[in-house]
Amino acid sequence: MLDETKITKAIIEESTARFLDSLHVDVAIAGGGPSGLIAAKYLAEQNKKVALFERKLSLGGGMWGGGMMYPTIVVQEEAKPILNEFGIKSKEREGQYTADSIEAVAKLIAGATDAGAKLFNCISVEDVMIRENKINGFVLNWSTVDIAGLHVDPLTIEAKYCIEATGHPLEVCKVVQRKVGKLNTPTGKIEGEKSMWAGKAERLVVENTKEVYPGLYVTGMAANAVFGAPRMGPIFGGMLLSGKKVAEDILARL
Ligand code: 48F
Repeated sequence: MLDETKITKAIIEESTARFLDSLHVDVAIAGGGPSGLIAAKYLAEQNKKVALFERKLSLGGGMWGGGMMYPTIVVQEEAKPILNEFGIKSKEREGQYTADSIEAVAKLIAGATDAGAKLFNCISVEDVMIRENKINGFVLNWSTVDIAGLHVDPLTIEAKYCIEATGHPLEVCKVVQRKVGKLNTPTGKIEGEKSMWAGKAERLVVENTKEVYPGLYVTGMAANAVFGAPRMGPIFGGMLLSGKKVAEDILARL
């Protein structure tokens, strides 16, 4: 016999247990776009405890819409092995590969959860915690609190390392710049995203994937935005390679 209150209890207790289990993690990730999801998978499959927080209802960030809502993404040769690892089907086309953007997002999410990462939606990272000049956690709130303009205090989780994967808006780095004033960039400040240049941007996004403040790594479009590199549009190989690189760099320190 179905009982509504049992359904309610199951939902609240299971979700709360999952959140409580993520209060102390190896790696916390802000943003569930392609770079954040890839990082989550490669860290979690090495048995690291990973929690990823995504502001929106659905994870996947800018990948769903392909290019201008044509639901296809393009990936270059170097990143093709990552498509294969996630089981994303692709087609060779003039030296590059295309994939269905909806299939790609679905499989990135499945890959991260199957590896054991905990993915949370509808939660925004609004601040960081800093102890002895190292970032050691995120300050979180329901995204709806911000949308509704409610004055509600946040909650916190601790992490050995944090990843900024919020894409173009660079939300975590902006908080750090505002509160600490100095990032590990040439000017010590956010350099700002430059105009579209796919070839250059795809190379630089991997180079720019690094620690931008002690304890905080940057990946994906956020890496180019903080280090003053161009945007790249709907080519996603750099996102995939950047997500893998940030996981490898952090794994080497854990
Ligand atoms: O924008 P997004 O897809 O970032 P990405 O992984 O990939 C970039 C590409 O999609 C594309 C591109 C490359 O071809 O330039 O734009 O670097 O995903 C970022 C995610 O972070 C969420 C946001 O909703 C999106 O899903 N996000 C943004 N701010 C916050 C956040 C926040 N403060 N807390 C939690 N999630």
